[in-house]
Amino acid sequence: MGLKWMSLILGFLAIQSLGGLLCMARGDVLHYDFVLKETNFTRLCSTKSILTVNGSFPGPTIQVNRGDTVFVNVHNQGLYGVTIHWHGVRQPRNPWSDGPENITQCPIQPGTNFTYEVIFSTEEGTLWWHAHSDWSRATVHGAIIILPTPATTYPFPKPYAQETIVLGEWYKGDVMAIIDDALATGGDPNVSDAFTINGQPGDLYNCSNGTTYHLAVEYGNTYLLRIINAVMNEEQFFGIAQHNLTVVGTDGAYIKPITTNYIMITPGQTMDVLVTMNQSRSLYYIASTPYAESTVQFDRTTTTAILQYNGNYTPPSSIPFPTLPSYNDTDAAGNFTTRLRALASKEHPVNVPKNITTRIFIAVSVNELICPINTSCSGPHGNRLSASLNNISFETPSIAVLQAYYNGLNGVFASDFPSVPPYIFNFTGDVGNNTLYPSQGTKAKLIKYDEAVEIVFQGTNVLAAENHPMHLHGFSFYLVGNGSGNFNNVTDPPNYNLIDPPEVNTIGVRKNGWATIRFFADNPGVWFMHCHLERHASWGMDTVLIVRNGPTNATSIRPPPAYMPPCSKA
Ligand SMILES: *[C@@H]1O[C@H](CO)[C@@H](O)[C@H](O)[C@H]1NC(C)=O
Ligand SMILES: *[C@@H]1O[C@H](CO)[C@@H](O)[C@H](O)[C@H]1NC(C)=O
Ligand SMILES: *[C@@H]1O[C@H](CO)[C@@H](O)[C@H](O)[C@H]1NC(C)=O
Ligand SMILES: *[C@@H]1O[C@H](CO)[C@@H](O)[C@H](O)[C@H]1NC(C)=O
Ligand SMILES: *[C@@H]1O[C@H](CO)[C@@H](O)[C@H](O)[C@H]1NC(C)=O
Ligand SMILES: *[C@@H]1O[C@H](CO)[C@@H](O)[C@H](O)[C@H]1NC(C)=O
Ligand SMILES: *[C@@H]1O[C@H](CO)[C@@H](O)[C@H](O)[C@H]1NC(C)=O
Ligand SMILES: *[C@@H]1O[C@H](CO)[C@@H](O)[C@H](O)[C@H]1NC(C)=O
Ligand SMILES: *[C@@H]1O[C@H](CO)[C@@H](O)[C@H](O)[C@H]1NC(C)=O
Ligand SMILES: *[C@@H]1O[C@H](CO)[C@@H](O)[C@H](O)[C@H]1NC(C)=O
Ligand SMILES: *[C@@H]1O[C@H](CO)[C@@H](O)[C@H](O)[C@H]1NC(C)=O
Ligand SMILES: *[C@@H]1O[C@H](CO)[C@@H](O)[C@H](O)[C@H]1NC(C)=O
Ligand SMILES: [Cu+2]
Repeated sequence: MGLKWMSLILGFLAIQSLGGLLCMARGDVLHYDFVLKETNFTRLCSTKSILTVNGSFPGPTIQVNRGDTVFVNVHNQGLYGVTIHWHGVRQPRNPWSDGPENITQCPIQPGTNFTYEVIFSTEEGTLWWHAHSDWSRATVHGAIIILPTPATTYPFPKPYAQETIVLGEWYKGDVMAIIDDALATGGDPNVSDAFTINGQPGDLYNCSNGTTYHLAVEYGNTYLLRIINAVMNEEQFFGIAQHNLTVVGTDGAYIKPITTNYIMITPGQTMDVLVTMNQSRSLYYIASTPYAESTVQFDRTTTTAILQYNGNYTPPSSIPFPTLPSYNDTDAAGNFTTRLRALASKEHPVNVPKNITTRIFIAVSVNELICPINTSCSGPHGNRLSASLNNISFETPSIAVLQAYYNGLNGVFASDFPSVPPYIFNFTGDVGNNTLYPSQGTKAKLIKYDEAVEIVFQGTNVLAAENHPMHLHGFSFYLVGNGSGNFNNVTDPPNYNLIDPPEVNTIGVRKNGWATIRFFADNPGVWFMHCHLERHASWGMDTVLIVRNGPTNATSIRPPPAYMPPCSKA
């Protein structure tokens, strides 16, 4: 067991006492320093200051082997409080380092630092990290690459090289002001002005063609692209002209290879894709365009990068462009998701619960809240936009739920998040204004340790039906079924895939459709669950699952670290 040291910055690193930890950790221990600071970037013909980690956009990549532990010291030299989340990392028994603001910790205030202990266990493939406070994740995010352990290898031929492709979104305005204004007026937040590939909008935007991201490749080799959707508010279709994509992993777990000419990837998801460079030496467009079958406004632009073969050739007069489904092609989106199957090999087995002991059914809705008297609101019908799970619009507390739960503080959250919606109606039909108005509260669902949990997410047609990428912290889960329309508790369960369901941490619940997930509640802690469309999360499409301690220390939440950022009654 070695000690690897990695310093991404200028900063100075003190060798920390690792005490007994080294004996416990199965892998190596690595250290990173993240400096949060404002940095000027020029995009779309203008310069603005954005919050970055170590001055880069996207931020630095964390690379580990399966089972390693990483200490990341986050130094906040920015203007406001921020937290960081390690998206898809289970963090066994360690919710203290999970990150969502006021769920597991209060913000790291400017001028202070906090060290996250990021514990990798069964994850292998690609995950990512991002800020989890307000809308700061628009610019504060980066890749996490988890290689096989040194003793093992990929379940596919070793690729010639790997490349990270981070899909992002660029706003000309200040993202924090955009969401603050939207929440103040009750209206829709402004949409972005561009999508980006590795921070660059690409050739289809003004003032951008000189900096388009180029991926230089050698003819005849196979590359592993680690694709991350860090976009704030839109699912994406992604493809490369004249090249097949072979998807071999998603969300830090392997799948049976899928050969396709496009992928549909939701915010929060990652996909590991093999691409063989078997076409004539030339230039080819890589493109990503929104999937957003929706009546709400969204960014309809397309971002590009260029796949550039090495060698001597005359560049084509017109670079071939991939054929991608249109923004409203829900079939194309659903068809892709339906093809995902776990690898389910001896080395990468599935462990899907078959005997369910906790069942939860969650109606997922976009709603309205009545505009307060003597106020004018700019949402539909003069109301405020809102969103809910089981008709409860989540309210973020000012003391972290984890702190309140661990220390038995009353009045911060209630434990009565319901296991069924308050009304059963034709969720995906003509809903009229049924459940237009949700109730508001900070409600969590308590689950006993090691329960076999099933959650059915039912998208609804209330106000605005959309695909909802539901994400759960602290777990990956099996997607055992999904479909269009209303979930049918008689005819749908017999069709569940209990053999090789994909193991994921984020699942796009189809527009006016449903998805069923299963997992064992074997990770005690306080775990946020929310839509990964940022505006829906801001409107309250969130809840908290609290998994109680098991019978032993080894099945209980670890004691908190010596220092946690303090909560205040601000
Ligand atoms: C960013 O640019 C603005 C002017 O456009 C300038 O005033 C400011 O000092 C710059 N900030 C940094 C950190 O370079
Ligand atoms: C980080 O925070 C700790 C706890 O507040 C403090 O003792 C330490 O001096 C800080 N270190 C740096 C480099 O700011
Ligand atoms: C970018 O586009 C402009 C205007 O079409 C063109 O003059 C310029 O050559 C392009 N630059 C690159 C690097 O393609
Ligand atoms: C893409 O995959 C299809 C189906 O496997 C195959 O027929 C086709 O030849 C492949 N195309 C390229 C460019 O590799
Ligand atoms: C998608 O939108 C186009 C117009 O932009 C329309 O012609 C087409 O019918 C729509 N397709 C679906 C499936 O709604
Ligand atoms: C989706 O799959 C169905 C059934 O296989 C097929 O009929 C349909 O053409 C596919 N749609 C798209 C857009 O790929
Ligand atoms: C399912 O779980 C329950 C509760 O733990 C148990 O009583 C029952 O025997 C189990 N059934 C099967 C078929 O394993
Ligand atoms: C989190 O709590 C702090 C006080 O501890 C408060 O200032 C902040 O506004 C809260 N964040 C959110 C998103 O409510
Ligand atoms: C629900 O609404 C849809 C769309 O209007 C309709 O096709 C379906 O028959 C309705 N289902 C029930 C059970 O009423
Ligand atoms: C809800 O629907 C009922 C009956 O259609 C109507 O009377 C009422 O005004 C509606 N409320 C709102 C807020 O649209
Ligand atoms: C199945 O669904 C029907 C109709 O929504 C409902 O009445 C019934 O209670 C459900 N049964 C179970 C076991 O959930
Ligand atoms: C369990 O943890 C507590 C607090 O961390 C410690 O005091 C106790 O000795 C531990 N018990 C065992 C059996 O390890
Ligand atoms: Cu959503």
